[in-house]
Amino acid sequence: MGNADEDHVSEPAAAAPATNELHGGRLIARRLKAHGVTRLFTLSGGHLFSIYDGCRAEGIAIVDVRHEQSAAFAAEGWAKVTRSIGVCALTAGPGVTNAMSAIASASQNHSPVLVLGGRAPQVHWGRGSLQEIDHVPFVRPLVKLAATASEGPGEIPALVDEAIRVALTPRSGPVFLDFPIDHVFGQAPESLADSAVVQPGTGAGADRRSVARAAALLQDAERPVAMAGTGLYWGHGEKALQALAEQHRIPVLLNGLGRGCLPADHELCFSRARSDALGAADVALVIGAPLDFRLGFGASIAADAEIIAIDVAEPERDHPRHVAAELYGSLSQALEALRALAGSVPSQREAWVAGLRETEAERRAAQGPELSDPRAPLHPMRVYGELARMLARDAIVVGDGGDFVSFAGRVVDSYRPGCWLDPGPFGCLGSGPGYALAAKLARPASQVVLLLGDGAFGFSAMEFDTLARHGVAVVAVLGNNGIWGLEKHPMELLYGYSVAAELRPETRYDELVRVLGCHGELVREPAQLRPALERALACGGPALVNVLTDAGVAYPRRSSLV
Ligand SMILES: Cc1ncc(C[n+]2csc(CCOP(=O)(O)OP(=O)(O)O)c2C)c(N)n1
Ligand SMILES: [Mg+2]
Repeated sequence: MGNADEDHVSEPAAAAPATNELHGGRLIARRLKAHGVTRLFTLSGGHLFSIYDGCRAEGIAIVDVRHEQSAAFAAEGWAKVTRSIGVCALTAGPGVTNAMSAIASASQNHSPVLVLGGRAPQVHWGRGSLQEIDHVPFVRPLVKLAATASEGPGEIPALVDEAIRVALTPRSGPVFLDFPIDHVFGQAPESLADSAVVQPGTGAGADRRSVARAAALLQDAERPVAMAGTGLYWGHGEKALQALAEQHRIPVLLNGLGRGCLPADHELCFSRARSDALGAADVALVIGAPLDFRLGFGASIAADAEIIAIDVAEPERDHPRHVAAELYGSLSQALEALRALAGSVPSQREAWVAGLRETEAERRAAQGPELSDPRAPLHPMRVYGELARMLARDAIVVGDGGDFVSFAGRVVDSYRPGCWLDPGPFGCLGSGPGYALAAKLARPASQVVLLLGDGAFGFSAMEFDTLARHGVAVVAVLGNNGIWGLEKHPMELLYGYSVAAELRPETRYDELVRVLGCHGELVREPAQLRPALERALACGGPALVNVLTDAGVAYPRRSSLV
């Protein structure tokens, strides 16, 4: 596999000029480097040239994509896989507006992303320069900090430091800075800035009284459950959760970026028995997981269960139901304190765990026939039946699509933190190729498999050119049912017909990616699938396996998406 470093940063970093005056782009790059940034995701624009020049001089690889949305999704993918800051640079005006959906995604996922924007010149501000628009007012609602370097290049280092600090401080999230072209091309002495890097997972713990209250509830629980999500991952709480669960015999359920924080085959990790576990629990530890639609706004958890909310920071919105104890701050401290305080384990817990294990095993066995379904076009579950056997434990699976990805969410197991990347609650189609690009660059030795619906594919299809140009060996598996399945089936259920839900059947997306320089395969029959996946995984470059899937298979949804 090629390496973006080799492609784009072939020359050693130039020494700073003797005067110690640096141009604005170089000042930005020096601060990025001080914070450990190694890659900048971008799409070219003249407003950004000095930032590129600075990155080139500082040894930061420039990875250029085909749509700004993908640059921002890649920055978010980088953040998700590395748990550090992801950075993109977007040109003034349409470059920034094109990335709004990705910034919103990062916001709802609490992904620490620094978005750098170009900006029309300050000297002509308001006079109608090319691509002139004030980004800050419309970006601000989506980010933790939005600011313009309007005073001149001298303020740049401190601004970049502040933005990165804010992005990484729990609750983490995206931040935005834009740089007037006349300032970022101008020179200033490099001011001494504070290069302290925020250590994730650190910080104050919950107060003692709350911990004691939670420990008392947990101690008496006969049927406790831990429901952990994205916040667990950002808060680096996985080890403490595992220790707590093991010592106190607590079944663990994971969603969002929490998936993989306990390996799927751990004896206390449950997925298929999730509704049973939540529905019968008497105490639920809800860790870094908002009580949003994914938990039925709290109704997925038994009505009489006591809820203990644990998170890296105060919730962003009111809990939709009563919460008996709230622990906000360092996750590992809170979970460790609970482990130490919660006393002896009631004898009923073994029966609780064993019962759920039985349910889990039954449900897994019941999936067997679908996983080996012989039909052609294929049942989506058959695709995962084959794929799951070929994935290493540290494989990163990226999902971008409707029903095809919902099926994967049901059966593809994760074993390590940061190995399951879905769009998150904002649910934006088109996030996958950007995420996958960054994931493979961050973890070149791991398999990165991108699951795509045929509809989803269209949003960012040109990023297969990006993968080919940069030699990034992402393997995509496309579920080609010729429809917007997640919309067509529900609309037919509601109205007896559907509109705006058809795509062209059997479109040769495999040929499309071949034209762009990738390996492409078509799969019509189940027997073709495994060899095609093997060739794709072994080809050493980007690949897409276009699997024709049965449009008649609808994902069995129990709940509405609204
Ligand atoms: C940007 C964006 N546009 C529209 C939607 C609404 N939407 C959600 S799933 C879906 C259908 C996806 O179809 P496809 O990717 O082909 O997957 P399938 O359901 O057919 O497996 C649509 C249109 C969305 N979530 N995001
Ligand atoms: Mg489809």
